[in-house]
Amino acid sequence: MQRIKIKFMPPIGPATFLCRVSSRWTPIAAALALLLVSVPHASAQVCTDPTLMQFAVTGKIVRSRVGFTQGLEFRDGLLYESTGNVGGTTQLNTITLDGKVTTLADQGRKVFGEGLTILNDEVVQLTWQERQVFVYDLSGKLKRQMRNPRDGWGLSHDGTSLLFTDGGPSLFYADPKTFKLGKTVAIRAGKNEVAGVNELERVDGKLYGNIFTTRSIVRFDPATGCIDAVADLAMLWSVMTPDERASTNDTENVLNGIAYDGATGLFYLTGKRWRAIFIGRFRDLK
Ligand SMILES: [Ca+2]
Repeated sequence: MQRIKIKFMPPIGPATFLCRVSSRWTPIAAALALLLVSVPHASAQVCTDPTLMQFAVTGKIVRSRVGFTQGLEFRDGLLYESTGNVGGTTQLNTITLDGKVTTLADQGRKVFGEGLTILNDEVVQLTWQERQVFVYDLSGKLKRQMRNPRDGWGLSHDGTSLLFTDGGPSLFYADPKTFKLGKTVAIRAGKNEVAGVNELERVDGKLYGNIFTTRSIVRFDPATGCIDAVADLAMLWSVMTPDERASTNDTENVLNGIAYDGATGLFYLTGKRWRAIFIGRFRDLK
């Protein structure tokens, strides 16, 4: 049986927000409209309202085969990918910049692969509700396993701790050796908590994350949880070929994959079972 994550909200239609952004909406109102704000946060501390950022596509990678992308990270000229087991198996893959997909490890269908990150030359792969954490070397050889006390969604790191989400409005810190949990930070926009932040990527001290089932990517401070900028990635659909667009049409095939190459400043964005990985840059709208 296929397992499908509980969806918090229907996908956001691109036309709606583009229209609002281009007419009477202020950038802050437009940024907030892109978020799935849930309940007011109990803390007295309020984050500054987020502003808008835009993504510009500079190129793309067409994959030799698709994957149910749950985690994506750039390392040494390759994209490392974790896949979930919807319609396939939980894999650790590499993808070359010309699209060749190679499977380094396969955990089968008993676990549901989730976020992935690379810290101290170890590739860490979360699973969703099985709560197993796999640790590989860069060639995909399994070195050890850890136990996550929570569900696993997005995963990144800050050079010291693993940083992950579980579908709720929290960012969790975990020890990379033991997965012992450290502090928890509430992810917020203004005074509201924001749930569903999925695949993560750390860039210049901030975390980028896509919000599950939407076309929004947020940028937030992992120390405070404050979202400072939001991007509407609906523009990706306007540059897709018909085949690429068709690969996103299933309700499961949502935006879910952010990697970053610090040497070039380029981001790599994709989604579950997408044929293409889009390359480009974010810029802040003033
Ligand atoms: Ca990532």
